[in-house]
Amino acid sequence: MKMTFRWFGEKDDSVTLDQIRQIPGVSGIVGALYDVPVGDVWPIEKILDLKKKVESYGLELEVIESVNVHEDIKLGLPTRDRYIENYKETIKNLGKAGVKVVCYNFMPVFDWIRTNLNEKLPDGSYVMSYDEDKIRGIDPLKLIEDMDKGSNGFILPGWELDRLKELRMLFDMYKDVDEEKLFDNLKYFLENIIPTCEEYDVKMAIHPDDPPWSLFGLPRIVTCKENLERIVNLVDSPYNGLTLCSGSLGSNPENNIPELIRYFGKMGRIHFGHVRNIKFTGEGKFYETSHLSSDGSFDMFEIMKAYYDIGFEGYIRPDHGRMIWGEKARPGYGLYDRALGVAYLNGLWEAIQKMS
Ligand SMILES: [Mn+2]
Repeated sequence: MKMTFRWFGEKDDSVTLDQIRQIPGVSGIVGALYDVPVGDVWPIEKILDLKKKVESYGLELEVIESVNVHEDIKLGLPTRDRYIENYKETIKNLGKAGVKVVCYNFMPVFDWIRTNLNEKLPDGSYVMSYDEDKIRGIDPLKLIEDMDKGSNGFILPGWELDRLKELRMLFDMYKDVDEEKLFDNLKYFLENIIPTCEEYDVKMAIHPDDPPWSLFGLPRIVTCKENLERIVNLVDSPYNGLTLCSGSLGSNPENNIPELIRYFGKMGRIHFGHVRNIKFTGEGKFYETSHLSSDGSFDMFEIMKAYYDIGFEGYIRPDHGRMIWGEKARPGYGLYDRALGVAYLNGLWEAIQKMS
C-alpha cells in the first residue's frame, strides 16, 4: 500500500507541498493539470513540470485524479472519436512521465453532489453533508449556485463552472441516454483506450458515482457490486480497474465496502482506494465525519484489514476531511483533518501488519 495525498497545485490549493511532505508516511501526490480544458491533450511539458515540482519535495507523482472524460464521450456523440484520440495522447504523455494510475469518472453532467458544504457539528468542526430531500424538486442550476457559494472561493473538483454553463442543453441531450446506453458508451471508450493504457503501463481506475444512484433523472451506473462487475468485464484487462471510494459507494448502505474490496481486490482490479468515513442520519441522509470508526458508520479497521488481506499494492489516500482548527480551505480538502486521516489509517495498517 502506498499512502498518497490529493493536491490541487500551487495556484489552487491552500495546502503546500512543504506541508504535505511533513505528514508521516505519505509517499506521493495525487495530482492533475487543472488548466487544460476537458477534452484537450495534456501537454507532456506541463506534466513534467508538475512531476519535477512534486519530486523536488521528495514526493512521487504516480496517480492522477482526474483526467475528466468529455461529455461527448459519455453521450456517445459522433464527435467522441476526436476526444478519445486526445485521451489516448494524454495517457501516452502521462505514461512517459511515470504515472501509473488514472482516476476518472463517468457521471453524466454532474460530478459528486453534497447539499451542504459547511455544516457545523456540535464540536465546532465543519463538514459536508447530503440530504436527498433537499435534492428532490430543486432546480439543478440552483444546486450549482449553492455549491459555488459554499466553496470558500475555491473551485470544487468536477464543478468547474465552464463545464456546467450549458447545463440545460446537456440535460436535453441526455434524454435519449439510459443506463444501458451509458454502459455502451463506457464500453466504447474503454475498448478504444485500454490498448494504449497497456502499452504505456497506465492503469485506469473508474471512480464510483457519488452518491451512487440516479439524480435529476440522469443515468448513473458506477453504483453497486453488480455494475462494478459489469464494468470490469467490459474490457477484460487489469488496466480496466476501479477506484474503490468507501464514502461514495458506502453512502448506499447496501454496498458492503470490506466485501467489495476483497472481491475486486482478489481480481486485481482495485488500483486506487479512497478511504473515508460517513455518518448516516437517516435514509438518503449523511454527513462526512473524521476518519475514525467511532465517529461514523463504517468500520475503518475492517476496511483497512480487507486491503491488507488482499495484499493491496496500489495507492490509497484519505478522502474528504472536516474543516477544523479554523482552517480555511477547499471544502473536504483542508490539511489538518486529512493529515489526521493519514496518521490514523497508517496506524491501523501498522497494527494489522504486526498482528498478522
Ligand atoms: Mn472518492
